[in-house]
Amino acid sequence: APLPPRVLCIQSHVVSGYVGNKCAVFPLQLLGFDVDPVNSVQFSNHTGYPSWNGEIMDGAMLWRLVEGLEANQLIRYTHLLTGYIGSPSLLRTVVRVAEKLQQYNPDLVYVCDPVMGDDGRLYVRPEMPAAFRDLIAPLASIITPNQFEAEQLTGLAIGSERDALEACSALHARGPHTVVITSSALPGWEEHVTILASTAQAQRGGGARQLRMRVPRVHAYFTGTGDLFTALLLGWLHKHPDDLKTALEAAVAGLQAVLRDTVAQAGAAASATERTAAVCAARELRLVQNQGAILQPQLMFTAEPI
Ligand code: ATP
Ligand code: PLP
Ligand code: PXL
Repeated sequence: APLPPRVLCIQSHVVSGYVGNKCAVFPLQLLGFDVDPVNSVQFSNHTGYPSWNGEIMDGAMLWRLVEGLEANQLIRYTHLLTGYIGSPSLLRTVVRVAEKLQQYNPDLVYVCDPVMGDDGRLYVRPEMPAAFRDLIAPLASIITPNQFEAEQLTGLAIGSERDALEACSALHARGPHTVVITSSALPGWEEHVTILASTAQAQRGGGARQLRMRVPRVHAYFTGTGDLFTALLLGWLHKHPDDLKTALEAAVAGLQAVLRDTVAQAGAAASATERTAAVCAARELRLVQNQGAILQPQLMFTAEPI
């Protein structure tokens, strides 16, 4: 019998609000996963607020938790999910964790969101892109960079859909069988968010292995949407392992339902340019309130074959 889905989820924790594990644990539980969260940071709130307090986990602290799990034979996972990794030391330990989980389960699915930056700006140390490329990508099954992160990982400039697909090929060559560029702004489509997906695996019914999805761009800045995207994609791909189109459509529909409700409830704060604490708080993703849409998404957008 297939193993029941159990995911080790190494991401940020915030006491208040929704990023990192706060965006991944609940949706994956809703989708039927046992979720074991490791909090790679514990902050009061996300770092887009005017201030935050809290502590950062280092590689040694992560390894101690993994040794504790192993000592009690609690280390049989079907999935590993990682998001923001702040330091080269934590990244090197994540590599050891992924290798260990693979020893216990050769079929481990490692879903990596290589959070490094956005809109041309890197918010991790400059050595991190090469570390993700050389140490993490070879272990990952599914990788979900945004446009900027895909450029950082491959060294390719992405100015067109063709460039994006080339970057996907370059990433496949490093390991991941499935690559999703989770958000990009392509010429002529600036008013949309373009999502491009590529898989090296045969698709159900001979379906296309390269897909494009477009959603209207909301003119507001939200935090945690990338984390929620990757968690939902992991969840839906587990249910539809040979049907990237169906998984992607379900993940995006759930995410867009959360986003639209969040925008509606935020009122004027949704499009405010000044990021006060009140504005940030008003834009926190309404995950709990939209659990029905996460679990039973009404498909709003289709993924087209390329
Ligand atoms: P990461 O850095 O975690 O790899 P990312 O930068 O791609 O992720 P986002 O830019 O938040 O993360 O995008 C993830 C998804 O969230 C998009 O595919 C889209 O569905 C949705 N999304 C995010 N921002 C917007 C927006 N302004 N308008 C519409 N959809 C959005
Ligand atoms: N710091 C941490 C710990 C993060 O996880 C992120 C985003 O993922 C950032 C900073 C980037 O924050 P911002 O989106 O406000 O630039
Ligand atoms: O991926 C978003 C994110 C994750 N973790 C922490 C953050 C943010 C965004 O600001 O502050 C701690």
